[in-house]
Amino acid sequence: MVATLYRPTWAEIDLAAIGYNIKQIKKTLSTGTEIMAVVKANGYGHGSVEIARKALASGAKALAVALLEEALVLRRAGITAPILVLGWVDPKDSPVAASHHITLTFFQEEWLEEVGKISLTDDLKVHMKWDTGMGRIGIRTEQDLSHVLTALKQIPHVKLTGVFTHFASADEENLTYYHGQTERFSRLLDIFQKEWQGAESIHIHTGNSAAAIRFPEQMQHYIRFGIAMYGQYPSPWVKSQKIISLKPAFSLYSQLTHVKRVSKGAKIGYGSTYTFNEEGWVGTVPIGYGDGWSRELQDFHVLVDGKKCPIIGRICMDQMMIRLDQSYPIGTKVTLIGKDQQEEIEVDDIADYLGTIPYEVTCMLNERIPRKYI
Ligand code: PMH
Repeated sequence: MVATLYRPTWAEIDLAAIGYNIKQIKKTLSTGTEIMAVVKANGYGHGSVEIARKALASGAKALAVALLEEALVLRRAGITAPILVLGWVDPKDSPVAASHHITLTFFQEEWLEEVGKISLTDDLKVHMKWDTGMGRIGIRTEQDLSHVLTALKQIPHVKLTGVFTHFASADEENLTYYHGQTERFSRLLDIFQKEWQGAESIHIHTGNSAAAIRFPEQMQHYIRFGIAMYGQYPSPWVKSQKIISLKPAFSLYSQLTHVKRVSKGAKIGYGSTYTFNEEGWVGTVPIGYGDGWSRELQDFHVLVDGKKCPIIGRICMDQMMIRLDQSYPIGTKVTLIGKDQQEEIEVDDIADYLGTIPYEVTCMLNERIPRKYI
């Protein structure tokens, strides 16, 4: 993260909102269901260390990331809570995970065999992933599960502490596929409970934000709480159901660095794609596609003085131009995500405009934009 702030463009991360969103879900969960805060991809762009600390202080009991690198960032920051790496990690790197008490995900017999050949000074904790319909990673059949369990019994320094699956469409109105996945999970769980001694002490987790919001009573030992912790809804459908109230944690601001009056016929930006039909005011804002502020946001808008101002011309690498209704002083605040007086631009508005999901919006705004924590 950028420590010193010279540029007048920054994201503001509201840590109180993270705490609020955790409390909102926590009160719907059964006792015995804990929260694993998903802080992969630098905490969905919010900053993994700061979010992890706040989540743990707000009652989360564990953390999940996608990569071993991401887990090590948390350990180096002094975070001692359990961390699960959700993605595939090369077996040769298992000693790094074991020595840092980082739990790995596994789902392949050959992976176990490779780890079995390595002498580890510390036991390696693992969670077993079952693919019940996501089609990404995981054990798919009862037969494969039995084989893997047999292999696992041969490797004493690999300690199974959890089993989990991931839903592909828990955020959709139609839940047929979701129910199919929960049924497949139950079938695999039956086999597991028959074949694995000590199955009752293994942590089971299935739900992401959408499943946890909609079926809190079905969640087992953990939920893997991602997007809703950041105050975004998993889908427009889940949002429309008003099951839970969430506070967005991410805002994005900049300042006008140049303001000018232009005459009728003036052209703006690369390719001169925008022409003034009458006299008007142009503001320059120091953010561009080099920051992850996509060129596709041309013709979208930002807020200045509580008013919507269209983005005009092509977005450059580090700057863009907006149309102003009047002159404003250099340094006037520009709101790209967040509230300004009566107006608001939500992460969802940008996601809709770009034809994507809120997850991608906060992830795409890169480390060139400093994060300020409030
Ligand atoms: N568990 C796993 C395995 C995940 O991949 C994710 C999100 C979560 C939990 C959290 O989901 P939520 O943010 O909906 O609560 N993973 C991704 C992904 O790979 N692409 O988009 C979201």
